[in-house]
Amino acid sequence: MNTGRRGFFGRSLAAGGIAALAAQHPKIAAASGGLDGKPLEVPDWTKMLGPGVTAAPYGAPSEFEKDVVRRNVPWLTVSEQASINFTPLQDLDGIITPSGLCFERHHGGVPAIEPDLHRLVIHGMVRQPLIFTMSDLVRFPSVSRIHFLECPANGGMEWKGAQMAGVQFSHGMVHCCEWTGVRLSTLLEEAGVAPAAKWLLAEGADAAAMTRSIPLDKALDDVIVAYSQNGERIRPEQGYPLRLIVPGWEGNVQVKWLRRLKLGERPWQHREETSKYTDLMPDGKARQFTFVQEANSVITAPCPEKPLKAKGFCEIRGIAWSGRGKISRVDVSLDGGANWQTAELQTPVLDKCLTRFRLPSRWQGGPVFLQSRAIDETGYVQPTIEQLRQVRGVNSVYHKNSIHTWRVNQDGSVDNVQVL
Ligand SMILES: Nc1nc2c(c(=O)[nH]1)N[C@H]1C(S)=C(S)[C@@H](COP(=O)(O)O)O[C@H]1N2
Ligand SMILES: [Mo]
Repeated sequence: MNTGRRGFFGRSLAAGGIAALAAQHPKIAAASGGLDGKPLEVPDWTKMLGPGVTAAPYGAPSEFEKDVVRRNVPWLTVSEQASINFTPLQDLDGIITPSGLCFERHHGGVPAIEPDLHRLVIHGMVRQPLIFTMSDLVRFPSVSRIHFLECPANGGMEWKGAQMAGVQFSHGMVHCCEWTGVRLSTLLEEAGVAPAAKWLLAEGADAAAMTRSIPLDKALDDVIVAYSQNGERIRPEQGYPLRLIVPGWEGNVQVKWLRRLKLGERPWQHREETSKYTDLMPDGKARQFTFVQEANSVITAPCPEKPLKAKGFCEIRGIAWSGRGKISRVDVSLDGGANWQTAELQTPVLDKCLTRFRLPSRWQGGPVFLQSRAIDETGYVQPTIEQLRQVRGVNSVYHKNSIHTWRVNQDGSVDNVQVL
């Protein structure tokens, strides 16, 4: 590949490509007249009226997009109530994840919560304990923010080597939505936090009663008690009717089906922050409270699910994100990290949000080792797998954000590999 480009596809797609396709497919033959001066033929769907406006009061994707779905991995699915599925990153454009395609992680299944019966309690070290209904919460001043949300186990199956067969499974524990709700600081002000309080406990109303301790500094900074996702009320699987959004921090603290917030002096040492969601280091000690999702990126086109089908122009596309702030640069390598080119970032580039990058390129047919490397506004550079292993060893599960490699083969197929 190189980036020199003179006309995107040459003549191949303009004339020869379509003629070849048309020869194989009668519907394309009908739709692709016109190049010889005759008018385009009229396809079936233009000859009759379609269904009317009330046919689908709530819209759904085209029937031809039925393969764009969340998927799970059988060996990670012991029970569907305590499991995970993955966002189909290979099929998405831009930075917003459609609500129905957001990966899901549940520890006790999805509760069916009646919003009128749901309550949020704030108690512990406060001047005035408070209990809110959903309609109370919606009356408060609101904010809308676009943030990624990533499970720290994203990529965690590949500490010891490449193993997942596609980008959906290697990186699909991330989604990015517009969240609307009340700033947690607004609610805490209402309750009056005691000066000695330093931590906050968040608890969910699901069967797992997921519970995590969060430092008060973060709670007062940019945390949102959210009731809407991408413009409508949060989907049941994402926490309906109320969830905590803790921008840039590991998914586990972003408690869904939120029902209780307690103020205290120190962390509560719950199961999710002792036996789980800790990082086992090479010396046998475990790091605790590693909240931030460090800068990460991946190329989504091409990828194993989207092989290259033709030589010539190819736009390399991907996503980058950082829990510390904005992405400031993404570099792309075509030779396994020896040489780097700077990709274009699509604006707006937002704080703790997916950022789309693109690099125009040309594929000449030979094998290519594709990598992307994200750099955030704090200067943090996404590490190589070797650099990460030097610090972390290979006994961790969480927080594996190393540079990822796709090998584009001679025939355009793409494999997940690790380059050392
Ligand atoms: N109440 C509750 N909150 C929860 C969970 C849960 O099982 N119960 N799972 C957590 C984990 S581990 C992650 S990664 C995120 C996943 O959010 P999502 O389902 O919107 O993708 O929710 C977190 N919040
Ligand atoms: Mo998670």
